[in-house]
Amino acid sequence: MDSVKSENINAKIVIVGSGIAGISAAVELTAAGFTNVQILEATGRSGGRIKTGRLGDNVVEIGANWIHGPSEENPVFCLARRYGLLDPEALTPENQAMEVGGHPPWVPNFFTSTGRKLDAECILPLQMTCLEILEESSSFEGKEEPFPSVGEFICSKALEKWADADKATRSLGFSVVSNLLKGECCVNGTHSLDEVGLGAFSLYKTLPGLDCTFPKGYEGLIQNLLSELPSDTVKYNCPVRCIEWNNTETESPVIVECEDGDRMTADHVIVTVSLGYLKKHHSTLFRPPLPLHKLHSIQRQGFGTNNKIFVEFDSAWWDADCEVMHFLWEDENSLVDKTLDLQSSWIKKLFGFTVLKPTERYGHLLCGWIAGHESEYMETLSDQEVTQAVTQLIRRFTGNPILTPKRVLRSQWFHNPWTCGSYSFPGTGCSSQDLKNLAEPLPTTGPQPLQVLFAGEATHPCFYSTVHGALLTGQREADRLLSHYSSTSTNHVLSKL
Ligand code: 6YU
Repeated sequence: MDSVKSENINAKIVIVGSGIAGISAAVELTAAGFTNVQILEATGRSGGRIKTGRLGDNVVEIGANWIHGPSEENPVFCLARRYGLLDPEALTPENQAMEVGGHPPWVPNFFTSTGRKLDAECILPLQMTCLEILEESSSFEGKEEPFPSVGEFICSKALEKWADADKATRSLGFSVVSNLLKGECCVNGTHSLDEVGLGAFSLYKTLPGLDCTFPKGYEGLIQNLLSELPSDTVKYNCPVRCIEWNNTETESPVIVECEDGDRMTADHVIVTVSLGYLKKHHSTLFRPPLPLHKLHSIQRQGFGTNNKIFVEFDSAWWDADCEVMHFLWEDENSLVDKTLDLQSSWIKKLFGFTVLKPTERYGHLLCGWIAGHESEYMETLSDQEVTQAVTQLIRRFTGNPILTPKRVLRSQWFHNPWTCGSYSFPGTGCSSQDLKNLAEPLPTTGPQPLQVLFAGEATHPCFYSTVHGALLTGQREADRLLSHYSSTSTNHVLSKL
């Protein structure tokens, strides 16, 4: 590992946010020799959108769930392996070599709104058709786009596909597409795929490896990384109110002002707040304001909500091998019905449940997934109202009027004031240039360059919306400062741990 020149080790670097991006930047900078690195975190904890909770005796993930693509190229996988945080199966070469393209081959159960459990064999061909259309949606980068959004493309293809089918087949086909759209809203963290740009959809890249989880919780990764830092690196309960850059009156060009009125000077500030937070607070967070091209990219890039509802039962009412259950609304044609009354229909947006495995570890625990405005509305309801709605839904779809959950727990990412939603997606009209603009430091040239740098999941060109993407952006900005201060190139310390 090359280190920073001794005359520069005192450069004052402030990092805003103690999520994985902020922490990975601090680890790199500290290991390279910088002695004046401070993370300012608004809340009382590190991890941000990596947040592990408990439901009864179970460890549950309120935020990030999986390592997407756990294989050698994935720095989160390599660190988790190094720290001994994974189950043995996740470490096998077979697991790492699996190419699933972001869609793990889960064993499904299908339930309908009239209380029927459908034969999976009948639905799988319809589902395959939907997945083929979805795959086709990822082929328009740099090409002429027949529609502005992924949603419009999928709906037009589905209508074309089942145009000549009999009424029953078409109706079932549309129910399956509608369910796929809801599931993809969760995957992409968007209200509707009509908000996801068709051309930019293929910017997201997957890595090989069958997605795996942290048996004792994702936060183990955060705790291990924090142990690489001096103990006073993170200052908690310290929300940053304003970053004044281009200062000529102080020796250091940046002043960071906190909510409590505290003001500190810095040579460089790495901003890792979520895109949702930036969209909402950019006008007060930066003085002078952000350049227009950066602001427009922040506006074009999408940021939405995906929430989980954990539901625990005393015993399983699903097949023993079931890994995901889809709830199909038979009467629904969301290819046409776009606006729902939130109060009465929010629960219809829940696409279904994943089953937490292995059963010996989790018992009979399901995780429901719901995205978009319905998910944001769900956050405003009481625990009791959410439990009641989920119980009614499950009773209706199983046809079992007495099924009662033991415990229910949901996430509330939209109303978290420091996150303002779940993760980013490429909005309509968005291009790779917008992602470059998001990552561009301020200023890039001049006598005092690199005063404000930008990291965080939304600034990664192809791994946005993921933990590994966020981690890599923290390293990227640390490297930017290292190359600014050193004459030689750098190697990542995290890859050597
Ligand atoms: C992944 C997964 N996963 C589920 C859910 C969520 C997310 N992700 P942070 O926000 O963490 O840190 C910023 C800090 O800044 C924070 O601590 C704030 O408190 C602080 N802050 C804010 N304002 C401040 C201020 N003013 N002053 C001081 N401090 C301030 N990723 O790899 N696997 O399974 C999931 C999932 C419900 C909410 C996820 C997942 C996303 C990650 O959690 C997220 O990217 C990183 O943790 C962000 O870290 P960070 O450091 O950037 O910000 C085709 C195609 C499809 C495209 N998408 C497919 C990918 C699917 C993504 N899947 C996600 C799925 C789940 C379930």
